[in-house]
Amino acid sequence: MNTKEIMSKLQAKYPGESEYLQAVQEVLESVEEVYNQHPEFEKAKIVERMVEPDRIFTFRVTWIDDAGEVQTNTGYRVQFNSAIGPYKGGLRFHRAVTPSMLKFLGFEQTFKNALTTLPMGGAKGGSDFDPVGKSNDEIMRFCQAFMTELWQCIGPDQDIPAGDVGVGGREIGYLYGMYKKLAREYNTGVLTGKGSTWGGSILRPEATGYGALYFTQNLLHKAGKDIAGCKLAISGFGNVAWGACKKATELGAKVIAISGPDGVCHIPDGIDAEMIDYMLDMRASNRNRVEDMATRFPEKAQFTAGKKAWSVACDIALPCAFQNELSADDAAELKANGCWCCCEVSNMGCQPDAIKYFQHNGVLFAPGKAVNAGGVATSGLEMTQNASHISWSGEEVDQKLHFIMKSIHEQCVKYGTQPDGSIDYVKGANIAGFMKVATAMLEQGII
Ligand code: 2IT
Repeated sequence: MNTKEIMSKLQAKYPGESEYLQAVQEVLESVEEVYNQHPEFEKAKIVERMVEPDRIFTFRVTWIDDAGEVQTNTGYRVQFNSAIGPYKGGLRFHRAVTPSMLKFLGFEQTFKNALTTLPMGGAKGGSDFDPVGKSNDEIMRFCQAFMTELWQCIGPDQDIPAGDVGVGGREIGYLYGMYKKLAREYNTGVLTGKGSTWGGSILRPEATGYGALYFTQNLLHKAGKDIAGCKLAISGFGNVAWGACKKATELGAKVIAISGPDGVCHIPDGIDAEMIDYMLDMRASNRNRVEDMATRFPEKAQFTAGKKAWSVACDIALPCAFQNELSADDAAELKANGCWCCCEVSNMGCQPDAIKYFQHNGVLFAPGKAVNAGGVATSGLEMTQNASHISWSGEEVDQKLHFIMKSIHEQCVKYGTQPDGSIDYVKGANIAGFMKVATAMLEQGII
């Protein structure tokens, strides 16, 4: 296998699909050496097959807004790879959603899910529907309309969607309500992230953020450091950032910045419980403005328009918002202000040059597909609960999540330890995920 050759073919075939090409390139660069030690992979053309999704569904979603106007959006489900289990991955509602974005996310999801230790294939879906400024009723009508098409593509042993950007517990509720009506079955196993009274995992809302902090603890421990007393800068104020703030604060770290599309809130004394709770209101309001935090708590938070979380001096940066949200310039600014660790929580949150900058300048770095895998892992636990009609307590789920994040970290160390003893977490995560999926594909023949 030759990464350059495969990439130039993909670039010619999918011009303009920059995020998808970026995700593929990172994985291929990481696995090339190992791949070439396995002639059986080359013979079965594993890489050429792995970079193509199994199938993509595209459908029209028509709904009526509060003003009585008819609105039309496009819905998608990208079923990427089912070598190690049924398709699994979130739904993203965001105005910038395109098939290319969902292809990159589905590709990443395949490797991430392989790292979780659980049997789940990779998928992603969503719509170019923009939740910003929408009322609760509009969200409900859109979710219902979206499910009238999606329900034909999914099933508990087939494809199990969950939330992602713009899709949280509320949206999963509306989606499930319509699914149940159409399928005429109470099949809780068809979606994860459900409410805890109707089959949801009690810890799923927190799990991505909690898992990210458990991974960070493992990474710091390996580096001989401790998170207690560290200053953290976090981007975003959605579900993931909320869980990360909760756990970081509980572990004795100080979250001194959160950010949004409008700017950054600097919180010199660290975010507190009241402010963390308020993040939920900010998300539910669909205003998409972090300034609301400073308006609500003027004595604790100062808002600066147009700035990112990366402009605030910190020890550890946790991107928790969107892909490519941290550039090489941001990485340099973080380093200049004393940051020594970046654990990417958002999928592909750092631009390739930012990752290189961190790696070449002694900043500990771990990629999203390892750091944020606790979310989908807890979805996998929810699937197990649903299939066996049991419910675990929060403590039980948390214990399993600890174990899974430790195991993901161990896999990164196993495959990412370099001759000089340092750990390349990007390589480690990619090779570990790849080996599992590739082996399964090989054993299942040419399909
Ligand atoms: O990016 C992700 O891993 C998710 N959005 C969660 C997917 C899931 O199926 O829980």
